[in-house]
Amino acid sequence: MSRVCKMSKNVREVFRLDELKDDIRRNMVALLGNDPRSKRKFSYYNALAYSVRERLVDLWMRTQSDYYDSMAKRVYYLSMEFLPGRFLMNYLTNMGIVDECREIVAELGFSLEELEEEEWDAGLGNGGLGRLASCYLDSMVSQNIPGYGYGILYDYGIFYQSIVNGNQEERCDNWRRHGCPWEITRLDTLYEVKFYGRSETYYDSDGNVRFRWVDTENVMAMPCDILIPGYGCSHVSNMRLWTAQSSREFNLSDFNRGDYIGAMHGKVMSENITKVLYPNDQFLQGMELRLKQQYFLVSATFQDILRRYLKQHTSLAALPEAVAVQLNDTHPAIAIPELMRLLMDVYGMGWDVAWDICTRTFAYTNHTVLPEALETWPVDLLGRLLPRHMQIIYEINRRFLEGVAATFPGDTERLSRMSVIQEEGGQRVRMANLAIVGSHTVNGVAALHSNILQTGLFRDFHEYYPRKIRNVTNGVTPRRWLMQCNPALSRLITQSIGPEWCCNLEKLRELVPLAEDSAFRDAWARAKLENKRLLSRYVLRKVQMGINPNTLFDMQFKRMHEYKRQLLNVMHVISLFNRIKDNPSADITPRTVLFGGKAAPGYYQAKLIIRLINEVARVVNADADVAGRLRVAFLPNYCISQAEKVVPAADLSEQISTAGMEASGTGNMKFALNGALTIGTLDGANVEIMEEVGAENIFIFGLKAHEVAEKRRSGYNPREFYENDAELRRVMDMIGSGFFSPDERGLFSPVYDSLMHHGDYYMLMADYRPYMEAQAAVDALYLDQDQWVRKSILNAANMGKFSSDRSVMEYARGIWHVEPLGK
Ligand code: CBF
Repeated sequence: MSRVCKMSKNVREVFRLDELKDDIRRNMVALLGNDPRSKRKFSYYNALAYSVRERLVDLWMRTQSDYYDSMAKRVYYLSMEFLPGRFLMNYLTNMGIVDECREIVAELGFSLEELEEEEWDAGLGNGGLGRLASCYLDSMVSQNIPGYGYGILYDYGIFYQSIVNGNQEERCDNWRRHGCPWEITRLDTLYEVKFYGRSETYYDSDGNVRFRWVDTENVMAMPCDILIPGYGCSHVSNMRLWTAQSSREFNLSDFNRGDYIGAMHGKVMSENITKVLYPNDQFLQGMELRLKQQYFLVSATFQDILRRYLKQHTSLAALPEAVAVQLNDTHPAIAIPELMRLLMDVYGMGWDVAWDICTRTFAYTNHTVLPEALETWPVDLLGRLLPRHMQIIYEINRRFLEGVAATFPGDTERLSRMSVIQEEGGQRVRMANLAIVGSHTVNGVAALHSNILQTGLFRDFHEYYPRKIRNVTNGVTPRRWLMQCNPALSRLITQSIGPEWCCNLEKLRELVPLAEDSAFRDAWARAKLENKRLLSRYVLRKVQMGINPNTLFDMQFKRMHEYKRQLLNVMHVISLFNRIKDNPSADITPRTVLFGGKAAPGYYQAKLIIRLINEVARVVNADADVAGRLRVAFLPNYCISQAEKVVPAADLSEQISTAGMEASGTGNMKFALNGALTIGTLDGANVEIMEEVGAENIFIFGLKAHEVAEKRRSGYNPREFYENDAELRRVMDMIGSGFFSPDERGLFSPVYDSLMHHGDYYMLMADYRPYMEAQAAVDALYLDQDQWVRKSILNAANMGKFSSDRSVMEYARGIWHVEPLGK
């Protein structure tokens, strides 16, 4: 599948490893102004980072020349979020110099791991969507697909989560406070981004009516590049992140009037655009600043795309042959009217030609079916901020609806459902409808999810454009999510089947026969235990709690959301607690249940569930009867670098969302790839994971998506389960009565009420008993370690499909129509 795996000798020569130590010392002095004799880890981390980065710049320039020389079609991945985490180990891994670097750093008196810990995560995203974007950049460049990520360089990334008295508290993530050695700021490049003003008509020299956008307030966009080395470094690309700078003209008039403070206020306000990432995962807050951020990204990016394109082309007519733009969800969908505006108002094209170019350039990925996540913007707001775009959107809609009306004459309800403008409850622009109409391809991110798009959420569109909506199942990069995060297992795999797996994950299938080999199983189990020991030390440092690596590590790490059902997991923990209390000598499989995840700051119920987890943990961990058999912890501030420690150590991966609600999931892939067994519902990519690993190697339970839908239609009564299941009743009563919050008895009433009195929208009550049964099967299997390890191997061995290399190739061939550049 993949074309790049072995590090070429030429590339290694560029790295000049024999000079690396001197370069680190040189950078300590020249760039950081530090004395190399000082043993400050942070300085050494920075000096190392600069020394590593400078080795890639030449390769990056060569890659850019390759792109130009071959006139290759380029992919632009537009995303409001990227979640790269830390860069150092990723660079070293993809450069293939981890071991050499470890030795060099040791000669300087450090371990590589301790320097790695000095790096602050780049948390420029909320969760799955942003991390997927980062995995895709890795896979694009590792497979020589010419492309770039375009996003925003937020000063404050996803908030830092602390747990204080069991509650989530948010602190700002000032991740660039000490500088970021990976950023290459392009001080000499500035693009003007316009806002507000009005759209004016005029006649051009041929007497045609034209539009121009005037009286605008302008902000400048400055790019900052972060290099993205492909595995083996045959190509090095970059993501280009924009920062807002005040416009010089904007300030001048105020300065000239002597209004210094007014001018500075304008400067500060305009620079605010890129200050902070919105911390909501799948919930539209509808703030003007967010729409500004979206347009800021889009406007700056398109100026850059067209600048690059026009270096080699004289006419924009061939844009779709040279440029593919992927919209990562609807967040950058304002790009569609923006390109129309540029083509018509700036480059003088007529509507039809411009529209044809536009719809052949864009593709849109949908990542959610949750109604609260589907973006709509009030027409008033959009029209005020981007008046010309609003006009264009109206015109797109008018023409589109004309077509729909011709195909479905008299079907006015369909017209109102499909309209880009929602009329009820005040006019709003439906960004998903705009993105579908303006793109040549729309994709969901797992087979089930895409099917739900075709038959549910976007059914009208699927009937109108039967070939537009398709599936590309997500994937994760095996470089970061196995090779880098799990050296113990990677080593074993490479010793057993050779190194090609990291560029061709299907190769892992060669592990299948080894699952029957007891020596291999022992080695596999040792690698897992080593990872569990490392994690135990981390947990001790992080939450001052000892956990036993010989217990079953049961993990649920993901954003906190009611549909992801961390609460169901807690209900299982409480049930286990009760069973042990009822029968302290019962033969119970010892478990350590670990949770992690951030809740959106305004998401009350999710934050209350965090509190509940912590209170249940307090009770369980303090109970002498339970000691040694059940332990619970919530690890604060889940982020990429924490995931890299958690994922390799998991025995059991909890993927228990209400069926039909998780678009895909990618955590499910990372855990299984690292040999965890999944307990999960038939939701998102779990369905395909089951198909790959085999139903006998995964614990599937609960309602299926169509059953959830059917129950919602026909009426669902959660109390029925409460009344018929004594164990469930006891759990619910404990939560509701304040057993876990003796000082504040009513604390968890909202949790109780959501299930008992407010309809249990996420159907936890219905899935409780099947979940308990699946967990019992987990317990039984874990006691048979030989069988457990066998299944663990078979899980990893069958995860080849879930490499982001495969996903990206599907996009490249089926959507972007680009081929990898030959080397
Ligand atoms: O497709 C990537 C991921 O995106 C989400 O995180 C999202 O933000 N919409 C979904 O919730 C995940 O299911 C999905 O894997």
